[in-house]
Amino acid sequence: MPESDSFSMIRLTPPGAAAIATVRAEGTGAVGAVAAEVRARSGKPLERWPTDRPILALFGAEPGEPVIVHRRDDAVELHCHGGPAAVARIECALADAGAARVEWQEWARRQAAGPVAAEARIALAQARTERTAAILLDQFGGSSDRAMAEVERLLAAGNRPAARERIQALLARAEVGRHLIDPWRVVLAGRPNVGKSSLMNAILGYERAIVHPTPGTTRDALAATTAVDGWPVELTDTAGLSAEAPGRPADAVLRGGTALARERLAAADLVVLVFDRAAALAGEEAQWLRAWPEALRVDNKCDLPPAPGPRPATIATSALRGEGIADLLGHISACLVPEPPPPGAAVPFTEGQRARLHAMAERLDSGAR
Ligand SMILES: Nc1nc2c(ncn2[C@@H]2O[C@H](COP(=O)(O)OP(=O)(O)O)[C@@H](O)[C@H]2O)c(=O)[nH]1
Ligand SMILES: [Mg+2]
Repeated sequence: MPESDSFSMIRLTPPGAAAIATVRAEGTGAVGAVAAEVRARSGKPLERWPTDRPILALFGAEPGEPVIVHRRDDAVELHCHGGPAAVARIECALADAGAARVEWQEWARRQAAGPVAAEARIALAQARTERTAAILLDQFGGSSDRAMAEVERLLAAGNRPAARERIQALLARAEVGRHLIDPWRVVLAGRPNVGKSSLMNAILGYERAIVHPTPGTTRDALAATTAVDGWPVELTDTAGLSAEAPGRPADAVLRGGTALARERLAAADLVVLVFDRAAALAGEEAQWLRAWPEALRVDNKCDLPPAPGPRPATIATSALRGEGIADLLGHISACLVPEPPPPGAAVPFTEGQRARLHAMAERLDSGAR
């Protein structure tokens, strides 16, 4: 066993199914410890390998674990098979050689240029869509830091109105920042049988919810995560809002379903009220329109002849034929993010950043220095 120097090992890939896992060893002694375990086909010791290119090698005793080794000055990255056995073998050998395990978040914090870059890097690993990842990458690259530096420069120059304006512009993007990792919650609600589950499936592109002519088929709240226009969205299909489904007496399960629906509605970022265009507007539907004035209103079953009378909805869909779905998605996106941040824009994405901006705004408004 080599002399124990204090070096670190970091698992850079998350646990779980993946083709490749990456273990990094860094610090004094890291290269020596890895050198004692790896052998390349050329037979050259690791210390003499070029630092600018990855090399295929075997790690550990025969038959050896196939690894791709990328050596830097005092760090080595080992890319091995993604299964747990390969990773465990490498980590055990490095631990025996004196490596101390460092969690990747901690490592990312140490590497980053500053606290915002560190948070952005950690958040990036959890981004679900390319669009949100691009925004986080901008913050990692310094967009937020530059915007804050500009606010501070304006304050130092005594230009309080301009500083206040910049803070306001940043706070206007706080809602987007809040949802870069946590999806927006969009809830489909309406009477039983109007086609909520069918719409949910049409949006998702697969049969998440059971669709059936029997009213009251969905008796639970079903959620699925998807992306709408690149924004992460948790879509919830609810049981109808009324426990008394036509043709079916209310029972305890359905009552539970409607109670759950109301709970989800209270926590929703956006409510989508679904109507059956072939049916006259029911009294309770008029009531819901008043209860959720901000809700998106969808007339489903537009393939059927419309019921007489004025319709409340602004979007017509046929979940059955897939018509109007793109239009509905466009409306959902526009409601969630009315003004998408332009590329390179500063977006406050941590609770700390938002609190700091609010505190600055309050102090400026109160006239404090
Ligand atoms: N004609 C027509 N029927 C639909 C449409 N969407 C749903 N349905 C039918 O309406 C019934 C109830 O649909 P479902 O999605 O279960 O409604 P939910 O109770 O609101 O979830 C089923 O028989 C569906 O096939 C549509 O756009 N056009
Ligand atoms: Mg349903």
